Amino acid sequence: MRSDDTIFAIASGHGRAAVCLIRISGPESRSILERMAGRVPDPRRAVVRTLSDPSTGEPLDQALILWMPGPQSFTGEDQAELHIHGGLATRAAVLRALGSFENCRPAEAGEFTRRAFLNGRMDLSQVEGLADIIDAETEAQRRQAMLQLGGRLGHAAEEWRETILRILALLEASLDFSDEGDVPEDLEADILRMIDEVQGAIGRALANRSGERLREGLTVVLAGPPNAGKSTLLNALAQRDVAIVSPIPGTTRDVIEVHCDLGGLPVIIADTAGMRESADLIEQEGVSRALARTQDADLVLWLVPPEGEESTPPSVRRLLKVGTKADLKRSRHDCDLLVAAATGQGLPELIRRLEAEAASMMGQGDAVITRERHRKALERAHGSLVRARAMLAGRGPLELAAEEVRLAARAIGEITGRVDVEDVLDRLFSSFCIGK
Ligand SMILES: Nc1nc2c(ncn2[C@@H]2O[C@H](COP(=O)(O)OP(=O)(O)OP(=O)(O)O)[C@@H](O)[C@H]2O)c(=O)[nH]1
Ligand SMILES: [Mg+2]
Repeated sequence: MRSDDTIFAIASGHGRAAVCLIRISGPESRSILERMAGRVPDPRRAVVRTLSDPSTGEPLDQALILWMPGPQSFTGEDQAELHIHGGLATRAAVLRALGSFENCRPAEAGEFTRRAFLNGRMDLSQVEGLADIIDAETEAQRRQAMLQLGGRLGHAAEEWRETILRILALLEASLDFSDEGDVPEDLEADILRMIDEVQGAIGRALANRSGERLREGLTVVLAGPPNAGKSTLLNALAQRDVAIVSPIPGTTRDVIEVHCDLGGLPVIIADTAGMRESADLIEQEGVSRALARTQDADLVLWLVPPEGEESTPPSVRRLLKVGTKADLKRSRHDCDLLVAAATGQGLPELIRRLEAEAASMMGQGDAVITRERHRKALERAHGSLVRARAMLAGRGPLELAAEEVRLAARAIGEITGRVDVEDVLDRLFSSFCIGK
């Protein structure tokens, strides 16, 4: 696939609709507009035109069209938009007409955004923010994605990278200008202070996991002995009939997940097999899956029915003990909460508790890291800085310390997709005035 092709795609989803938006990007955008819609309108002014087939001249549709010349466009290239009627035959006819132009083809998935990145219109962290906006299911996720699209992570990463490159420039200057391979004393204090500063900032970003939790959703696992009422509670929380409920112990075997929006925060609630020793192979598998899920969970609700013997919960990160079937006469006293999923009793209180748990785990809204990819890159950068600092303080080889600092800059650069260390070094060096 050539990157100088002109590409087009429906941007507004599939199926019959009132209006369908077709995006066009690339060097042929202008001539496509001219040949299908006549004169090209003023930039960024919407006008209504009749679109015609370029080969036969047959009118295809009445459309609202826009002309957005590069580089002030989303992709940075010449772009056009056709807002056509959303009937299936209309869109098929317009797409067929677009495909008939030379060097013009349907876009691949993500190709518009890829071009925006390659043309420097957005960095990689913003590309991810854009993807998150499209995927956002809750209000808090939308807000976080907007911050990332606005460059919160990207700006932080660029700032850290600039500091690290400054450190690198100082180290390299020391290498060039000192005979003993030592850092001049006045510089050493500066360098160590700068390393401490940036290492501290990255360390604080790494310590906050709320961004990843918010993007992926908090996992709450319903676990407990068979017949405790786990599936009944799942159905009540989901407000639909998701899991089979029966008086036979051992009904649920698979892990059943539902996505909920609790006060704007995304929560994944998982129902699991009742935990007990069983001779049944399928049930054994269900129980081991249930155990595994409790180990990964952010929060386990351990459900205990009024009847039956005392059950011991597995050891997990965080657990709330919930007494079930509170509508029955003999209810429990040793639980954090009591519910009767069958009647709805205690559910508002449980939901409030879950909202509070979710808010305390991911509600701060000040996280810059939202994905594993960012975490991995920052961990590598942090590790390199720690090693560089130890070498400098212990009078280790300066070249090796410089190499670690260079690696740290590269790792941070991966977050925004800017890894051109040498370019920035050249720029920095030219503003230096050590020696001549
Ligand atoms: N009275 C009363 N009965 C309930 C309540 N919740 C569940 N039950 C009953 O308890 C039995 C077991 O409920 P389930 O939700 O299937 O229990 P479970 O924990 O999912 O059971 P397994 O999947 O077998 O582990 C069913 O007969 C339910 O109708 C409740 O709040 N009150
Ligand atoms: Mg069940």
